[in-house]
Amino acid sequence: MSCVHRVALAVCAIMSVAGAKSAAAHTYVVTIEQMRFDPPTVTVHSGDTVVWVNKDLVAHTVSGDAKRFDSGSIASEASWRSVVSEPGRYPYTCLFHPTMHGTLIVERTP
Ligand SMILES: [Cu+2]
Repeated sequence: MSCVHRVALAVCAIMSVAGAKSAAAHTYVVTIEQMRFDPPTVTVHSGDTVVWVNKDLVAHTVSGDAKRFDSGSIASEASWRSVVSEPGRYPYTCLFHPTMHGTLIVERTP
């Protein structure tokens, strides 16, 4: 009986390690290609990092509506990264190409 109990404890320990891993900060990549943000909507958690990588031949920006954040000009083959904090829904656009739209959704860390 005590042996079975010990096995259960070991499984429990492994599960708690996996749980800790899923709560750790992640890095998400949004590719800017063919005048689009891909994926157009990205959902992350507070503390995560989002990297926008410009694969186009022209420069773009990642500019939050109401000027909540702004990457400035991101040159071709360059990238811009941001660590998100405040939960919320952040629509953004490219200042050079107003038809380009994306949305960053920041959820509270579980
Ligand atoms: Cu652009």
